[in-house]
Amino acid sequence: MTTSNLLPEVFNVVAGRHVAGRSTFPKVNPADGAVVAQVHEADAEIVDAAVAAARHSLKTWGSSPVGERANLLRRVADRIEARAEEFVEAEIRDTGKPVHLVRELDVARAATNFRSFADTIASAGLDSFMTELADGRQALNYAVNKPLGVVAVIVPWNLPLLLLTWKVAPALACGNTVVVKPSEETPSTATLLAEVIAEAGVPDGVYNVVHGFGPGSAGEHLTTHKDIDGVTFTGESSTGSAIMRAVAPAVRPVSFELGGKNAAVVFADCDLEKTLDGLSRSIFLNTGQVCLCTERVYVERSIFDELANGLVERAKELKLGDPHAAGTTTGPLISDKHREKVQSYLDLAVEEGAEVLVGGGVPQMEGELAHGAWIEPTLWAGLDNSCRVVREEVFGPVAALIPFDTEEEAIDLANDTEYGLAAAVWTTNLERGHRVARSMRVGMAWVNTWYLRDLRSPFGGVGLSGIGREGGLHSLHFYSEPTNICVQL
Ligand code: NAD
Ligand code: 6OD
Repeated sequence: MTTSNLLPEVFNVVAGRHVAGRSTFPKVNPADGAVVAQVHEADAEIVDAAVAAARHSLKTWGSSPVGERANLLRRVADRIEARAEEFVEAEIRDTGKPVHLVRELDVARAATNFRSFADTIASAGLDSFMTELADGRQALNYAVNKPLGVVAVIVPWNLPLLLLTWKVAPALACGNTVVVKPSEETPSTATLLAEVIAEAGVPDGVYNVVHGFGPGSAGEHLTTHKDIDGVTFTGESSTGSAIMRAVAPAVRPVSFELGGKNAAVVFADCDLEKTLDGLSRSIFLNTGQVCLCTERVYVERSIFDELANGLVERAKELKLGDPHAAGTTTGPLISDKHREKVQSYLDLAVEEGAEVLVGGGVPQMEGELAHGAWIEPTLWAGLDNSCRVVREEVFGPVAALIPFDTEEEAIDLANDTEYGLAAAVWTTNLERGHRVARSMRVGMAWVNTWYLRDLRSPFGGVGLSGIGREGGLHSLHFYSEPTNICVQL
């Protein structure tokens, strides 16, 4: 690990001010192992101050006119775009992702998240009913939406700014104030976002940031805090379970976007080239570190070899390397610790009888990159649904290819999991595409595509993959508390 004397410091943000912690922890760039920042950890006192600031600002922000809030959110989007390259560089420093991915996905979506929820809140109506009882009485029922209150936003490291803004934008749109806890692995863009939120004119205290870890640190201080009104969380299923226990005594609502072990079902009548492009993207995007990534590929037996060979070719075309180089397609894993976990699954796959079609190890990287957390894109054959590597989320650039003979068998295999986040169906028979997609026990099923988003549609999972849905009006439902008013006429 190399260090620099002029490390940037990443601060907590409370009521618009940078707050230093009593301790700091180093942030390592996973592309080359260099320490790139010192992060100020929030103790219970700083978390207390952040929650108090959010509570203080709730009264004015929560009662501000919706049109005013929507305009401020649009200005936040403008400011993100104006400072896009700063966000891009901060995200690359924290994650080692290729520059084109950060520009086109993470940072572009951050601006879109704010614009989209500005539009959603500006056009949202109220539930209302004209009530006519049998005895002749009439009443008007209408529900006014109030903010949920002070919302704790806890997010992971894989799409840091995208996932943070996916929750912060609707929360602010609904008049909530937030205390966010980004991942300890990716602290930088959350603090940078505080600057642009202030530049846009959002009052101090509406958006607060605390840095640190989970248990015994900022994450636990926040979820056990008596004065939060709800928790929105994205991360591992086991962490979701711990957070649910932490908020249970206070009976607070939660919205959970958790892990996945997502299946693709590939029929012999698929458009092979398009399927290979789409599948390859769904397995390897962001080095497999997207909750929606495909880790199980069920392939109709008659095209198994052809599809496997095509996918191996696609995997070999991926270019691991310098995040700033134009041709780089694939970055490192987020950390050495995560690489150890992924590596343990590569070893387990072999123990469980996998035929390694491509990859399976740690690549030889040149120069400084040799110190990074790199792993080879890996495909396996010869496994089945009884294997642990086919049942547990790896969260790396890996997939198991498994043959099937009938549509019914493919559906059963795909649904044979405790997770239920996403699925993809590849076929030119659209009737079958609709039918199989409907049969998937998941929150989101794609047909002949993957991770194509409309932010108004419901996003979330079933089973171990989450609780609730966010997106469009679904987000407004979570981040609001309606009060129904009944007026007899
Ligand atoms: P993680 O659960 O380890 O951490 C997520 C966040 O929770 C981090 O900020 C972490 O510090 C915090 N945290 C950890 N323990 C905590 C505790 N006890 N109390 C409060 N906070 C705590 O997840 P990760 O490793 O950062 O992210 C990868 C996981 O996230 C994968 O499982 C992936 O599938 C999932 N994910 C899901 C979605 C989705 O939309 N469903 C999206 C992205 C990632
Ligand atoms: O695109 C989104 O809105 C979203 N929440 C993506 C989640 C990806 C998981 O890693």
